[in-house]
Amino acid sequence: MAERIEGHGGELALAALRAYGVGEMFTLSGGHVFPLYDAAYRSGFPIYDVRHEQSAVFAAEAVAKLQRRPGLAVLTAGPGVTNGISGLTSAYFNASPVLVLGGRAPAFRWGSGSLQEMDHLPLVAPVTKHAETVFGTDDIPRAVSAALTTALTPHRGPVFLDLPLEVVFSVGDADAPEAAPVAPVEADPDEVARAARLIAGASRPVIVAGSDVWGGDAVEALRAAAEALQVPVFTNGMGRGALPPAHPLAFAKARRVALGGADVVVVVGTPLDFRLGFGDFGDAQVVHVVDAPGQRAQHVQPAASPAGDLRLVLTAFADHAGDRADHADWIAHLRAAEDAAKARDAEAMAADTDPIRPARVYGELRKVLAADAITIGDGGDFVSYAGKYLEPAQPGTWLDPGPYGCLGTGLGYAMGARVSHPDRQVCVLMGDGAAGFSLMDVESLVRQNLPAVIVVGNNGIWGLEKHPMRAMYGYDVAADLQPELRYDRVVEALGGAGETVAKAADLGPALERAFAAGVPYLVNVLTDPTDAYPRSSNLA
Ligand SMILES: Cc1ncc(C[n+]2csc(CCOP(=O)(O)OP(=O)(O)O)c2C)c(N)n1
Ligand SMILES: [Mg+2]
Repeated sequence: MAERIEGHGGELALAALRAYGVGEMFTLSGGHVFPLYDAAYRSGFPIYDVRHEQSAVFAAEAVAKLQRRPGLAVLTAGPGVTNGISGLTSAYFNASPVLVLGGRAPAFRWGSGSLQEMDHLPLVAPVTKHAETVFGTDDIPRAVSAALTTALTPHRGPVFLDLPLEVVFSVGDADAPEAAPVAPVEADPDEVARAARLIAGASRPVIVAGSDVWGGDAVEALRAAAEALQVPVFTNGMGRGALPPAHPLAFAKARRVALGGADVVVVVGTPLDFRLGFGDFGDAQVVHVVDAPGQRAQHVQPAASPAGDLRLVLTAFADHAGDRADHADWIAHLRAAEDAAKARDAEAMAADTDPIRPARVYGELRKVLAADAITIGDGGDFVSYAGKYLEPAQPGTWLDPGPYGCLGTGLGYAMGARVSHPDRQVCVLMGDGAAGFSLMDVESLVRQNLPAVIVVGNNGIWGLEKHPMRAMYGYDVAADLQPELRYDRVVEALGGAGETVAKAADLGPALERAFAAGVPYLVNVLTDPTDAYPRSSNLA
């Protein structure tokens, strides 16, 4: 017979959370969720608190992305939950297994006008895989376990539960929760074989691997498939670094040449969205490998689209026994384009201009970042440059906001990253505009002894909006910020440290100081406001 547990709603929830390997909660205080704090406090379960609920959800998402296990945010009823909705939506777009546990006004007097009384479910349902109100204390472990299993089942994503006041404060009992294993879904073997034949028989194949390759623990299988079939690999999102940058099949810069010249484009574990030209690769045939049938593109008709466990599909590709075309000339062609682009990048990253251009910031940063550093991008053009110039050496180290493109992830992601990896470098690359969304959470980092380095590309504008608006209308509005603002002093006032850098020669030493500081440290780099990231359109 299963072991029984007894306790208040917070204790019953925590028992299920622990069973699933959840190791901490991120929260902002609210009376509706006190029993969850009580359970955590009395059993030594870490609580990290923030200054805006969106940071709590972003921190939980960073944990989910980096550790590939559920991240937890506990938000109070009403405004606590609504402040977390951009975070939930980002997690939904990123397939991040996040659980938000919300407080909820008492059920027994629902409709009488309790404080913060609000039905959250219609708001969160469209951006979660599952949203439910738990009406019985005894039912909490079942509901938490089921929600976490749903979050972890491909295609992964966030889930939401709220607990009415009297439900979470009451005492109940239940069977001791155990984590239900997620069984891998096998893709249709015929579809897999067809895809493998297409790739092996192609003259100029290319693989683009995205976040689900990391999330589905399929990095080794990707490498095996690429090596066995000799296919060049590009990556995006959490897939970046899946092949080490020095690997002969790892490419980053020759993307346009590759996607323009390919006859078969294999997209694995990422949607055929705006980042990939909506899946339109000219005459090339498309193979779209997804981790669940619901992820198949509706707007394109791929030549093959195996849906199932990515590790199994990629391993089957690696084991393909049929004929294989020789891709050596194609690979050499791309390598030449890659090397030429790298030489151009190296020049830009060394440029000694006044004012500093963003490329130089990344040139200096590359010299001080360790191979396992966690880099976080939160901003517009400054972060586009980070994507261009930083080459993650390992998978699972690069955190961008993903296709939802929400500004404000910076400090929340930094908190989740520091908690996940206490001994690594954590570096946030932030636009000065983006800084406004979360910089107050430096206070949370300082107070809870969670150091991080924040490099602000301070161009005094919402660059990614100002430049396109000028191009479109000949003028711009609502796109200026105060020039040369001292964001480093904001961090100092909050208990951290920092400095402003205006000359390229001062960047290196400032970054050295930042990583040695052991407290949240902001390097405020005054960058050239006339520098615009070259893009065809930001409305694509
Ligand atoms: C929450 C949110 N609000 C607005 C936007 C639209 N937006 C995208 S990039 C950008 C400009 C960012 O400016 P900054 O962080 O200073 O970076 P820069 O482009 O100047 O390098 C804006 C406003 C968004 N993506 N997310
Ligand atoms: Mg800016």
